[in-house]
Amino acid sequence: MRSNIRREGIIFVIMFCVIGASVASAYNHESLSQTNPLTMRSILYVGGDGPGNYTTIQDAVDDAIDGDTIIVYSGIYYEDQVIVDKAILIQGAGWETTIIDGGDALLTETGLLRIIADGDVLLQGFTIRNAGGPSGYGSGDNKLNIGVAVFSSAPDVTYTITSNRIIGTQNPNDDYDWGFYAISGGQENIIFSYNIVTETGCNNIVVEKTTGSTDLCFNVLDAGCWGIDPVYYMTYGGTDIITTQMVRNNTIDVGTGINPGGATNNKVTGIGFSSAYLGCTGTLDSGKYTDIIITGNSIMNVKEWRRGIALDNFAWDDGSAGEILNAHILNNVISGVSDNPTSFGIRLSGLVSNTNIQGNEVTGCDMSFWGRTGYYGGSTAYPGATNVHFNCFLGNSEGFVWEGPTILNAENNWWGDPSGPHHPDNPDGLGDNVSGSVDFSPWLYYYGPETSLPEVSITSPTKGYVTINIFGGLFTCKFKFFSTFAIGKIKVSVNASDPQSGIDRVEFYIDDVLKATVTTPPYEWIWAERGFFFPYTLKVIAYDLAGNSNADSMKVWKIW
Ligand SMILES: [Ca+2]
Ligand SMILES: [Ca+2]
Ligand SMILES: [Ca+2]
Repeated sequence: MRSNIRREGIIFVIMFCVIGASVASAYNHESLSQTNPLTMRSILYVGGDGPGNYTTIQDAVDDAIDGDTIIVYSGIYYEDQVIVDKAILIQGAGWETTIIDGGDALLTETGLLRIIADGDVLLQGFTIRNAGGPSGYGSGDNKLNIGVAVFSSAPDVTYTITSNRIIGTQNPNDDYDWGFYAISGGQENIIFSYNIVTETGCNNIVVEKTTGSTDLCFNVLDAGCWGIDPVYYMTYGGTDIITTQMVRNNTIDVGTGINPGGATNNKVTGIGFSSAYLGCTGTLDSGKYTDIIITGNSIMNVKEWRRGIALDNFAWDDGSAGEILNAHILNNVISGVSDNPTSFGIRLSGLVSNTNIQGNEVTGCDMSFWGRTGYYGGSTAYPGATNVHFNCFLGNSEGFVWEGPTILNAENNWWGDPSGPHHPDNPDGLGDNVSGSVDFSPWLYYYGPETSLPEVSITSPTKGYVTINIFGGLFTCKFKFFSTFAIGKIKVSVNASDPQSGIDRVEFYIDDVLKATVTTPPYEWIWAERGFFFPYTLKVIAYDLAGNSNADSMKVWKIW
């Protein structure tokens, strides 16, 4: 047995060497590549003026094998479509100078860049423009134009698309034009980062029923020339998305675009997730999301009909299918503009459970938050167990709107005024409106950097008066001196307050020597040391809870 194994092993090694040598010699013959001797992986070059460089990216991809790198020099590459079906790295010289122009070609399958490899792919450093597509889609040019389309039938594969610029059809009548599309049913993991996507007729990014994880980060996006959701995720047909769907640190302008159907059709949502999506077509449907993280995004220009972030369950019937569970909406900045009816910052609709909404800043919208039942069928489902804490809701005209039957926990938010939100239970609140069964108390008394100085003053001894202690009783003479006199043991009293974080402590000094620290009111100290009728400097320093300090002092002539 042992010798058989050894012989098979030797044959395998020989076969490997023969195949390896033939592959390497093929590249050497054509002088098209450099081989890295350490990894046996090749670098193929496109453009530039090196001998044997490829002239099209597709030719280089066709000749590459898994693990190869394709370097593309600056230039404009007119290619109808580039299909990437191998695990390779494709590296442009930067989007400013390296352009793939699809010539609006008629294609049989979507994607000017179409990535379908069953291994890892990196695409970096290109402008991708003028994508064509298959025909039969909607108005405009009748094509489904997509800059980059991806689909892996294999799991555990990662596609990284980074540092590219994707330009749409620039046609506001084109309702089928997406910048990036994760094709329905793909299993790949997606990292889509540091890209710029603009001038799309339809969405910048669509992720449809993709079961791998996604990380959309540090992109610059807008609502395109038509005006529609820049980032849109959907699942349906019973496909539960249990991997992490992360949308973070993107800069999104939702105010661009003019809908030919009129402004009321410009219902643009910066970042939207829809579960049980077919519900919106009148179909009983399911399909969940259980791990959504939306964090650190800046969504601006929320004008009329525009929205920030929405988690919508579209389930038909009673709305109990397609739950969106355990989503986090953290530290996003959503800013509206004036005159913005029907806009909102964050919306949850239908069965959306255990959502954590924390650290966001929503300003200048119509509704800062809108929690409501599902839209479709006879849905009676509401969001449940929503936690809304440590957010800033400021200057939103209709304010925080909760329509559900349970009490929503919205403690510890800043509502724009220390008096709290305006609500029937807090009629004197000068902050944003809150409506519905909302527990908003306690609320924050300040928001943002705590820079206010404490207010502090010495109230005793009285400046310019004589204070005398006789047998333990304090008497303050009305007779006014040019300075302050104290005779005997006296009590030093201080008023200290802070409009934001409150007082941490008050320190008492005589001639810059710390004598006492008091942490709770009343802020008092008995000055019992004997004086010798010298002018002493009595100083008090109040600190707030953020460490800001302020002082008061006086000269005191003290005797006995
Ligand atoms: Ca189109
Ligand atoms: Ca409470
Ligand atoms: Ca302060």
